[in-house]
Amino acid sequence: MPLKALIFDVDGTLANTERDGHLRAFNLAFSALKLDWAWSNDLYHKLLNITGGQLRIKYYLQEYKPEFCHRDLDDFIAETHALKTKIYMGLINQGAVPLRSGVARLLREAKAAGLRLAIATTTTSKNVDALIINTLGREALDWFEVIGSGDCVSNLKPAGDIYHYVLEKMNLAPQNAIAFEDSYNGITAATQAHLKTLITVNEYTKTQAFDDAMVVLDDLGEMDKPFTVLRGAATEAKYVNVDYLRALYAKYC
Ligand code: XBP
Ligand code: MG
Repeated sequence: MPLKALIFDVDGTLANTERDGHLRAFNLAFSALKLDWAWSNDLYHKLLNITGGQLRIKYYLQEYKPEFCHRDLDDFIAETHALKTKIYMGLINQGAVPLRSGVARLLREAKAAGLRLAIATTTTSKNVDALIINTLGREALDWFEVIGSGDCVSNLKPAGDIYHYVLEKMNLAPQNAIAFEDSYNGITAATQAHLKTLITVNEYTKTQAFDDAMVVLDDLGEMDKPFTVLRGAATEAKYVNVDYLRALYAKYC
């Protein structure tokens, strides 16, 4: 079975959006709504175990603000999250979050090599569009055959639904693709959909378990800034390119 497609997670994988994007946006939204909820980075590290911004707010209230009540809590959370998303998009449009090392290079190389590209994320499609447009230009939206986002499925990661959705839309067998993820929730979702996964960790996920990963790297690397293999086969390669992916695929898929 040949390698035909690369499927990318967004938050923490394409870009480190959590600290300088989502966390800032959550806190700016809470402050705009005169709520005394201020999430520290340490607290957010814990809250990131809950995927999906609305579910994350709901979990926070249950665990840390049980006294908070509202006549229509779900509605209130949805409105708060909509404001957070608006603020997040503003931050992204101001260039608050660049792509991670090697991402733009690999996307362009993969596209030029005829590999099909897709996205499978928990965040909203509006957030994905803002990031791609701001970092790669509007035309880059067309590089991705499918943008599977939190809006597309009811069960978010670690459920495999978003990866099943993307594979189905692409009419693709999981054996023909590699998933790129950053977190335990993410690799669990990809593995549920029978995909092999390459992990690039970040500050929030570097201590998580990635037993099912083909390889765990600190990032995708660049010629002048090689990656570090944190777990998996040692390699002469210094950065993830199509040749490296084909070799990895041949070994594991
Ligand atoms: C990470 C998530 C998202 C973001 C916040 O998504 O769990 O919920 O933290 O975005 P990914 P929203 O699958 O890309 O790693 O507030 O839009 O949910
Ligand atoms: Mg992620």
